Amino acid sequence: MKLIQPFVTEVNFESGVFTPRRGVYQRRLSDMAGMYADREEAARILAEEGDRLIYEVHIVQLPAEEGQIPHGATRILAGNIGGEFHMTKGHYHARREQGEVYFGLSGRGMLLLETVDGKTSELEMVAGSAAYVPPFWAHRTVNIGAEDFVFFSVWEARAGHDYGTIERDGFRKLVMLRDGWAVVVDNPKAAG
Ligand code: PAN
Ligand code: ZN
Repeated sequence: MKLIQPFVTEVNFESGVFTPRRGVYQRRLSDMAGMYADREEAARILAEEGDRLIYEVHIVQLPAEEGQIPHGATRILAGNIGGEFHMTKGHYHARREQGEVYFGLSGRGMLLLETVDGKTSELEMVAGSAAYVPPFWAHRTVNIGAEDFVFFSVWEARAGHDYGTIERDGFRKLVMLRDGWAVVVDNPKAAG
């Protein structure tokens, strides 16, 4: 295993931006249009308003070796698609026995979790919330506020990301804007 020199990254709590700049990727509506329950509305927005930015991830990439601890900051922009709040794609870890820690930096969010055998959990997160994603739980974050929701995450380098299961089956719960409130409802299209 190669010895890495220790280093520090400054994290902007409002934007999630890393200084010095590390890796960054963006997810736009076109990357996940089929994940929103109201696909027609997602298609309409794409056609009439353009490909809106949903979230951005700043990330310290490290070799996928035992003991390395990658970390990142995710900023989810405020907004909704047909009433369903902006969210991340969500995933299981490819190595499902690997957990993760999320720490809220700014804004208001909800962390949705579920297991293959149908257990679900919803945790609200604000600045200062440290949420634990235990092994075996798929996880997705949702911005339920009017400002950006920004959180920091720390995971094990070999965890890996399995996006395919959620892309195929969806999450069992949706977080919807109803009468000004965030409401968690069953996803009628979720598998099992
Ligand atoms: C997070 C997520 C990040 C983006 O760092 O990767 O919030 O969400 P998606 O990966 O679902 O697009 C994490 O859970 N890493 O394991
Ligand atoms: Zn993860």
